[in-house]
Amino acid sequence: MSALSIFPADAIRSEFSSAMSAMYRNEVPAYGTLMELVARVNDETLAEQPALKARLDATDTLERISQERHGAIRLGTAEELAMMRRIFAVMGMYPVGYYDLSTAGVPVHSTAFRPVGEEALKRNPFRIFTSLLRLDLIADEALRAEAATILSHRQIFTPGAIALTEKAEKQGGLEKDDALRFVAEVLETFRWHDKANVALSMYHRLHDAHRLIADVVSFKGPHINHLTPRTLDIDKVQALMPEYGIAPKAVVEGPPTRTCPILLRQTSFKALEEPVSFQDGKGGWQSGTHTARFGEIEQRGIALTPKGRALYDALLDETRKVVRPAADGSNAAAYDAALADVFKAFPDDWASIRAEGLGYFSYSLTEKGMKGIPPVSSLETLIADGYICFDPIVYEDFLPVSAAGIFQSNLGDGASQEFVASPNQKRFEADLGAQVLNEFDHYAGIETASIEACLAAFARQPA
Ligand code: OOG
Ligand code: NI
Repeated sequence: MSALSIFPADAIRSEFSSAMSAMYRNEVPAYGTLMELVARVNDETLAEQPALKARLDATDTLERISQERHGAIRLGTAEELAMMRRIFAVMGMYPVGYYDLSTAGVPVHSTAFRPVGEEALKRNPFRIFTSLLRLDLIADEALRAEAATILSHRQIFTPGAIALTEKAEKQGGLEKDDALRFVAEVLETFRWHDKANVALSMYHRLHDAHRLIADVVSFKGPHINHLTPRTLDIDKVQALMPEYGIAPKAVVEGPPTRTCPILLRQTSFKALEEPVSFQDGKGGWQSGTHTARFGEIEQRGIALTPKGRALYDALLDETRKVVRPAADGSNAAAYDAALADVFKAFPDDWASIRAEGLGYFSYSLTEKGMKGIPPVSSLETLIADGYICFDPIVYEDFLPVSAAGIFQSNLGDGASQEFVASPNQKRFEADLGAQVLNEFDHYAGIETASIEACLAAFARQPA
C-alpha cells in the first residue's frame, strides 16, 4: 500500500475561505464594495504608517492583509451542528468558546470554529462563528413543534461532503484532488437559496416569533450570513461606508479607539432586503423578501487575561448604563464619547497592561539577549535590562456583547426581544458531540511556551 500524500488541513481551510469569498462577493455585490473600501483604507493606512507596515511585513503576509478573517452561519438542529463539527475538523477548525446570546435577546448559543495554535493561525486564521437555534426559547409550543418538523426534513450537506468527511476521518486527511472536491461540496451548504422551504404564511409566523427563527427554518441551508475582512483602521471604514453607498450599523462594537488595541472591534453594513420566492401551497411560488445577509469588518488587539477581561466587561457594562446605543444611530456620538471616557480606566500602554496582568504577551530574546545573558536573573530583570522583549498576543475569539450587537443590527431596527438568560453549555456540547476548548488556556499556553523558549535559550548559553 503506498503512503497517502495528505493535503494539509491548513491548505484546505485556505481554499475554503477563498472559495467562500468568491461565492459571497458574487451573491452580495455590496460585500464586494466593502472589500474594495477595506483594501483602499488598508493601503492608505500602510502608506501613512511606515512603522506599522514594517511590523506587518515581518509578521504577516502583506498581500493577504485585507482577506477574510471570519464568517457566520446559524444552524437548526443538533445533528447539523455535530456534522458541521466533523466537516470543520477536516479543515483544521475546532470549536473554541461558548457564547450565550439569549441574554441579548437572540435565541441562539454559539461557538467559533477556528484553527488552534500559532502556526495554524498564521497560515490562515479563518473562523466560522456558528450558532445553533434554540427552539426551547420559543414560547409558542405549536410553532416550536412545526419548526422542528420542518428542520428535521432538510438535509444541509451534500452526499459528497459527507462521504469525503468520512474518508478524511478514516485516512487521517485527504489527498489534494479529494480536498478540492471536498471544498466544492462543502461550499454548497453555505450557498444562498432564493427559494424558501416554506409558504409565505409560515414565514410570517416564524418571523413574528423571532426574525432569526425565520432565517434558520425557512431555508434549505444555513447560508453564510456575512464575511469579515480585516481592516487596519475600522473608524475610517465606518466613516467612509456611506460614501460607497453602503449603510453602516450605528456604532462600532467592542472597546473604543486606543493606542494599544485590546480584544476585538467590529462593525458591519446593515443586512440587505432580498427577494425570495415562497411556496404558495399549490405547487407554485409567491414572491416576498428576506433580510439576513451583510458584510462586516474587524480589527483585533491583544488577548486579555481573565483579570483584563473582567475589567473590560465591567467598563463596557458601565458605559452601557450611561448610554445604550440605539439601533437608528441617534445617540451614536454620545455612546462613543461615553465609551472613550469610561475606558480611561483601562491602561493604554503595553508595559502597564503587562505589569497589571491584564493581557497575554509573547516573549522573545532581543538582539542583545541573543548574544548572551547574565547567569542568574529573573524574567523581570532580563526585560528591564533589555535582554528579553514582549509583544501582545492577538485575540482570536469573539465577544458576546459585540456578537449580540452585530446580530441585532442585522435583524432589523425593530424592538428587540427579551429572553430569560439561560446559558446551557452542557446542552450545546452534547449537541455538538464534543467539548468546546477554553480560549484562555490557548493564550496562556502561547505565553508560557514563549517564556520557556527564552529560558531554554539562556540555559544553552555559556555562563
Ligand atoms: C453572528 C454574529 C456574531 C461576530 O462577528 O460577532 C459575529 C450572526 O449574525 O450569525 O459574527
Ligand atoms: Ni461576525
